[in-house]
This record gives sequence, structure tokens and C-alpha cells, in this order.
Amino acid sequence: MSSNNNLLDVIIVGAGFAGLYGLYKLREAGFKVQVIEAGDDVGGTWYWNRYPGLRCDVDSLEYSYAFSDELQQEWRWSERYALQSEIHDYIKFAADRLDLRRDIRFGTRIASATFDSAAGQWALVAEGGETFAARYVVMATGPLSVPNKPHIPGLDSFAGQLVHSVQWPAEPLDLSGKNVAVIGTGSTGVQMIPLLAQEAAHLTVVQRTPAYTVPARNQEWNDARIAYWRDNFRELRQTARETRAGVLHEYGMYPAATVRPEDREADLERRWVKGGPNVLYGFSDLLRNEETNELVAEFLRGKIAAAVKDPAIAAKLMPYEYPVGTKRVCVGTDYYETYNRDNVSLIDLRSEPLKQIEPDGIRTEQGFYPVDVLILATGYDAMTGALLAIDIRTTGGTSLRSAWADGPQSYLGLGIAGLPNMFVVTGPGSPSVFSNMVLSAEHDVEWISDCLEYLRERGFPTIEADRAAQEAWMDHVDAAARGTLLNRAASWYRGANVEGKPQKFMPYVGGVNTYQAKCRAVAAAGYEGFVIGAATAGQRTGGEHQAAAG
Ligand code: NA7
Repeated sequence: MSSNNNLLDVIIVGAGFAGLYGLYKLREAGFKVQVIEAGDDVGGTWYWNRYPGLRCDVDSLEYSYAFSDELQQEWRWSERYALQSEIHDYIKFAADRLDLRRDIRFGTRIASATFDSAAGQWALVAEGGETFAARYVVMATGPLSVPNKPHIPGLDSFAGQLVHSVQWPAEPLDLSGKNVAVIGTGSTGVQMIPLLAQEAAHLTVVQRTPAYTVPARNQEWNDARIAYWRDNFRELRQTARETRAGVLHEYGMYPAATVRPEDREADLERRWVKGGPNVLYGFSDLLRNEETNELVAEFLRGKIAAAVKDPAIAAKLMPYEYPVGTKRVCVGTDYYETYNRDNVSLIDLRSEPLKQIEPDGIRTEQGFYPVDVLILATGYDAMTGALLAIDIRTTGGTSLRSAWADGPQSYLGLGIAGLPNMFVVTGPGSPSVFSNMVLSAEHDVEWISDCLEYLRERGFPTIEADRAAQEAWMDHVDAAARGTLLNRAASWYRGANVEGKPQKFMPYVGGVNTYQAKCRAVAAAGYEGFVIGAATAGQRTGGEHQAAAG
């Protein structure tokens, strides 16, 4: 076991978009910061995930850092929906351009983090035993990194190659001449299925619940578009922050009932042709009004009927059991058309239940499908998985795993009662995955940095979310979701995709704009809802910032 005795101001866990910006911002503010990262490179989810067809479903010009003029002007995105390789290249470029790597420890996975209440500092222990100490910890562990590995009967007996989409091998998989099967038809399945079908001898898709899928209509950016963005990015980014999703969608202002039927249809069609998630933003009440929702759902089902030649297969691909938008809508290319290929079979588990996985294939109640390569596209233990993978506790007896036994509790997604001096970026209780993640990560990092400067200037050594403020915020988070149709789906937003996980709607859906205004008000009121502690005598001895107390 080795010990790193240098007391840092801040340890950031994770070197994805959030952790890298955290390092840059806090270093600029004069803090001594170290990032600890399990992977061997920067990138976070864009480092680990590398399955074929992986793209972000947010426009590349928006899914990138806004804080730096240099990055904005020097990087040129090639396409509307960038591939993983391009996003990863961008993150590496940012890390190099900002000289971040020298303060990142790679290949080091944190196993536990304990706050010593008497000393007022965190001790983090990595797998392998190395320890790190800091006054503050920022968890930039990301909402989508821990794979969801479902219990499927017979899975352990499978004798072929088993791959989880989240842990895709670094070397490309050779699928030519092989019988390939994919379990899962969320965003991951929808992105990879058309490409796997082109490569495999035969592709079998196992669908438990059909997804609503919209066409990406991906395209290369032309120079005029890039120039426009570079010239106007400050205003564009600010405008995005003032929207409810943190993305520059064309937001419809009116409920569907107030629009003439022929205009509704024409607008949906126009948005469908534009591609991406545009079709979801036509009416202001998609997630609040069942009739509006059904109107859009039926429009999307009609598109499935038009794309898939065999009406029986088309029917299997149509979602009916949950309102559109209550699970993340998938953005794909040629997804439905892929089912017109001769080398693709669809197992719809609703009409053809699974018996078991066998060493050489999949047995359902109707038949047997030979499989050489089995791909689990079964998603993530989202939002809480990475945080709960670390044993986070205090010497005073608080444990995150106990505190979150019935689901996550946080104040603004940023702080957790009982865990002083720990912040979370895009945590449960913040807009997080219900927004443009890069924009939200930037906001949270800036808020945390301002908060740490505030504490430093005043010589306050500890800050912790107040329990009553946290409860009130979580009630508000619950109420925001209950005011919508979002609890109608067994989605990963609610933890429903992971066996045994407590079900609770985790992201804050009241809007990025509303959330950021609330965070500003909290900060302006001297971090209202947080308990800010004065230094104890013991903490003062080692304190770097006490001189500025006042
Ligand atoms: P998702 O969206 O959670 O999708 C996982 C898929 O796997 C979904 O179709 C699930 O069906 C299916 N699944 C999960 N467990 C099983 C079992 N036991 N048997 C059969 N099928 C199963 O994960 P993705 O990786 O596609 O996308 C996650 C997010 O990443 C995405 O929303 C973007 O934000 C980026 P279900 O619908 O649960 O019935």
C-alpha cells in the first residue's frame, strides 16, 4: 500500500467532460487539484464505450465545451452527430490544449472515500491500496458508465463470445460469417443494429420493449455552418442555457389542442424531415397531455409501418406500452429499414418469450436461434451506479449506500446531507441526463468552483447540504416528474431497468433554465440550504485557507 501524503485542496474523480473542466476551472482558481481516473485515457463514457455506430444524440456543435474561446475556434466538428471516435479525439484535444494531463492519475479506480470529521478531510483509497487526501472531493463519475448486466436464464452457459456494449473490446470484433445476436433495443441497440446487420452472416435482435426511434439525418457540417457557429457561439450558448433542455431545439410554444389538425400533421412531418429529436418538441405539452402524446406516438408508429415491409414485423416494432418521450427516444439511421434485410430476425419477447440462453444460441418458446457472438446492449446502472460503486462514508457514521438505500437524495444534485465537502457533477436531482450533459457539467463545475472560492475567501472549511433543504428539493424533484407522464415507463431514468434498484425518478425535469436560476439564487444567498462550518481548532492547524477568514 502506498500513501500520497500531499494534502490536496480538491480531488476530482473521473476524467470525462465534467472532470476535465473541473480540473481546468479549479486550477485556474488557484486550487491544488488532482483528477483520479480508472481508465488509461481521458474521455469518461466516451473512452469506455466504443461499439460500432456509437454517436451522441446531441448536435456536435452543442455537445462540446462552451467555456473556452480557443477550443471553440480551433476545433472543427465534421458531422451533425459526431461518432465516438471524433468525440474522444475532441476530449483528448481539450486535455492537451489545456495542459490537463499532468494532474490526472490514470489507471486508478477509487474503491472508497471516507471523510474524517475531526480532521476535516477526505481520504480516498484506490483499488490496490494507494491513498489520496484532500479537503474537498468532486465526484465527476458520470451518469452512464456502469453496465447493467441482467440475469438472463442460461447466460453463463453461453460458449460463444459474449460482449457488453459498455465494455466493447479495443480491437474491432470480426463478425463476418458469424451468427450475431443483440439483446436490447435502446439507443445502443438502435445505433449498432444496422451496422452489425451489414457485417454478420445473420443478426438476431432480441427486443423486450420496442423503442420510439427517429431518424438522425446525420450530415457533414459545411464551412458556412461552422463559421456561423464560431461567430455567434457566445450568444448561442447563452440561449441554450435559457432553454428547458439546454439544447437549441425548435421548441413549440403551444399545446397540440390549440393547433389546427392539418397544421399539427404538417409540423410533425417537417420536423421528421429535419431529423433528430425535433419531432418531439413540436408541442409544449408532449409529456403532460396524454392526447398530445398519443398523437405524436401514432405519427411515429405510422413511420414504422411505412419503413418496414412485413406488416407483422412492423407491428412487433411498434411501442404501445408507454408514452413517447418517457423513455429516451432513440436517434438512429436505417434502424427500421434494417428489418427488411433477409439476414435479420426479430425475437419480440412479448409474443415469443425466452426460454434460455444455451451454449450455442437462444431458445425461445417458438424456436432456436444459433449464435456465435452475443451482444448485451442492456444499458447502464444509470445515475447512481458509479457513485454507489465507491464506498463513500464519514467517520461520523454516514454511508452513501445506506443513505440511498431507497433511492438517491441530494440537494440540487450537487450536495448530499451527511457528506461534507463532497460535490457531485450532474448528480441525481439535477437536470443531468435530461439535458445537454456538457452544458450541465459546465454549469455544475462553475457553481462548485464559485462555492469553493467563497469558502476560501471566508475561511470556512466545511460545507454540507442541509437535510431539510435536501428533503424539500427532493419533494420538488418528485413533484416535477409527477406533473408529467414520465413515471409511466419502466425507464432507466427511474432505475427500473436494473433488478432490485429502488424506483425513483432521478433527474430533475423542471428545466435547465429553472434549475440554473435556482442554483444562482442559492449561491447569491450565501449558499442557502447548505450548512457552512467554521473551522475547528484541529482543522485550523493544517488549514491553508484560514488566514482569509472573516
Ligand atoms: P437502455 O436505453 O437502458 O436500453 C437497454 C435495452 O436493453 C432496452 O431495450 C431494454 O429493454 C433491454 N434489456 C435490459 N434488460 C433486458 C433483459 N433482461 N432482457 C431483455 N432485454 C433487456 O440502454 P442503452 O445503452 O441503449 O442507452 C442508454 C442511454 O445511453 C441512452 O438512453 C442515451 O442517453 C445514451 P426494456 O426497454 O428495459 O424492456
